[in-house]
Amino acid sequence: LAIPIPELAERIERGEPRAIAKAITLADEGEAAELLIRLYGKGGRARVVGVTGPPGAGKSTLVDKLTRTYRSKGLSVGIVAVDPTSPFTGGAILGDRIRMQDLTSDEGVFIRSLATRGALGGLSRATADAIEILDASGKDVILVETVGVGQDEVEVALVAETVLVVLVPGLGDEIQAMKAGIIEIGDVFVVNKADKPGADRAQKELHAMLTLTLGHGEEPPEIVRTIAESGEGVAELVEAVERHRELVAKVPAGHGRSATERARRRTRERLRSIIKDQVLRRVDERFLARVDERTLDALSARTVDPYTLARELVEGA
Ligand SMILES: Nc1nc2c(ncn2[C@@H]2O[C@H](COP(=O)(O)OP(=O)(O)OP(=O)(O)O)[C@@H](O)[C@H]2O)c(=O)[nH]1
Ligand SMILES: [Mg+2]
Repeated sequence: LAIPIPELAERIERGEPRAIAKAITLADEGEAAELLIRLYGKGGRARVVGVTGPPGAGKSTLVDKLTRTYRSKGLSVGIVAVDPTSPFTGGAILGDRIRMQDLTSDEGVFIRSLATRGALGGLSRATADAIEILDASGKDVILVETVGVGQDEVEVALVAETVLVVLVPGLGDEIQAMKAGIIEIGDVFVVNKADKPGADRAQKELHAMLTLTLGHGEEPPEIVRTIAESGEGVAELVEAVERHRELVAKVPAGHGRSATERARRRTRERLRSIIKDQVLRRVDERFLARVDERTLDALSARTVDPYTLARELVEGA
């Protein structure tokens, strides 16, 4: 990296795409701490909207259309697509790129994919870092696409102020299966591919499920039907996101769903991901480096057990 951190920070604040790209690469590699320390005071302005849901639900198509809608309102948009390395998505990354290509020539849009690359616990941290950088660059809206499969991806969605959960008709059983994960974190639900049969039924089932878990006097989250491919329903979805923001702002402080509580939860998750990352990075240097060959042989010969040894290493650190 040739650019000194203070200069890089300045360029990001001026919204220079190349500086933003470089910074996100650093963040992806876990090397952006100094930069982020500098930028932290500048952030906190952007609206962050998470878009999650099962593979192929139409998240990227929806992100594309949401971006166009926000642009038509004069808002700049940053997009972070978390590309899962899971077998679910196959060639979708390339598809996403092609579809979003004409957005990349728009100066008010910055698109970036992050690879999960198996960085233990590093994914939430890297995603939150990328959001931080886009926020400091002055983007008004930041859209974060993640596949809602697995704990990591669900954690990633927690960085958003508003989480959209995208489902499609005919997913009844899958919704059940995912209940423990993404349903709880949804603020606004989308039944996409409403051009397909079963959209009505999907919406009804979803509504029933969302109503089940409500606390006393609580309204269920909104469900919006869209056809992402044609853009139908996307303007309504943007309005629903806006209503969700207003709703959260009105919840009295002290309530679990108040803006303050939600912000605390996001901040706690953010801190958790940074701590996790720092701890994991130290596993090798701090703990494993102290295990010599003789000890490894003793473990192999089973004269020492790894649980006791691990405990001693961690507690003695
Ligand atoms: N019929 C129909 N097809 C759609 C709609 N929205 C998206 N699709 C199609 O569904 C497929 C998947 O769309 P994507 O936007 O790539 O879905 P995704 O959720 O981003 O997929 P992953 O990132 O791989 O999880 C594509 O072939 C889209 O053209 C819709 O509203 N109706
Ligand atoms: Mg996608």
